[in-house]
Amino acid sequence: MYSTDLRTDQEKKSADPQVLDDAKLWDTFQSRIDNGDVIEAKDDMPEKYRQTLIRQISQHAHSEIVGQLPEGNWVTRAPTLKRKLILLAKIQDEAGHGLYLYSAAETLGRSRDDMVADLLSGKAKYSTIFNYPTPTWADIGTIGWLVDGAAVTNQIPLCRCSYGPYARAMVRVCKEESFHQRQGYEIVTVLAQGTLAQKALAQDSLNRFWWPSLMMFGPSDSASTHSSQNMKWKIKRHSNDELRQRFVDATVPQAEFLGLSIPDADMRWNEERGSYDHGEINWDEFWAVIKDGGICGKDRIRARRAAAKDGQWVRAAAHAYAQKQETKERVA
Ligand code: BYC
Repeated sequence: MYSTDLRTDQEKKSADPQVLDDAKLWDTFQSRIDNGDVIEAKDDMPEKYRQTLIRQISQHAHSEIVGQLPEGNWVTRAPTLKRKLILLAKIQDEAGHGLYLYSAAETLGRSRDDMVADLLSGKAKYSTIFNYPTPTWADIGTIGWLVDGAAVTNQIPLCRCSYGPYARAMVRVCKEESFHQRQGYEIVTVLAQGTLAQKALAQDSLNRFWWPSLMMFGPSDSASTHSSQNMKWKIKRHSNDELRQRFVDATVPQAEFLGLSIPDADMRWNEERGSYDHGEINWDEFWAVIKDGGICGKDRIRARRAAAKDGQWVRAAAHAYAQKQETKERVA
């Protein structure tokens, strides 16, 4: 409905993939990237760069939006009024992140309506982590601690992504994600220091979310199809495995502090590397969740389709109001 595509018709025409994918333009573009230039919406860019960004940013936006659902499950059952207020504020932050990201992707020429249509049809991907259920209150703590913790580890380098509108959106998103990580860790701390039953709830949640959190960083470097080109273009600054390792090294001592065990028999400190070694990730599970939606995929899409249908009148009203304002301005 509203477009943030900043290009004029002429500029859109000159963005013909064949024109921009001319070898000389690729070289010029790569030199700009190598020089550390920030690429803006109206700049010439190879069609592949544009499509890659639309893919990644829209998947990221969908993840923020679908990511509200597992936590939304606990809004009416949060244990205290204060917890409920914090949870509501966090979920609203996620909605805001989705909106910044859809806007950033729109600057590349794809409309938000089209991106959302891809999500609702099941064509677009979003992070596998949100297809796991949240049956206990401890899961709300674990999501903040691990899921937002993994998200912020992945997203801090994106603040230096070569595409300006994405990088700038990430600055605010990271500030909020880092608050989310702390509020989650605080919930888990209270449970871990509570009764035996509460500590067991925290441990059970860690057991269920540990491996899916590691999968958030994407396939191992050897199986990552986009990493090498995306690092060359400085969309990504670090590989999937590097960021996963960074997360493991930061999180294991946090679990130890709480007296909780990471569910990985092969996890051990490697003195030589100055890092933790961890066990093999179940990549069959990862690809199966991407392909079939795992435990909650169907529910997530059903919920988003219902939200789109229920919100249709709001969008229609906002559209009618915007048109009315535009006519008024034209007449004045
Ligand atoms: N889940 O070549 P690769 C949040 C796909 S939300 C599903 O390594 P790339 C929060 C990948 O898309 C934060 N799919 O790709 C919200 C590609 O598929 P296609 C979410 C995955 O792009 C609410 C294929 O596998 N964060 O924090 O170089 C509440 C090959 O992968 C996943 C972001 O979106 C996955 N986990 O690297 C609480 C961060 N991993 O399209 C919290 C932005 C990979 O070729 N995204 N795939 O068919 C990125 O940084 C990168 O896109 C990734 C993947 C590291 C995820």
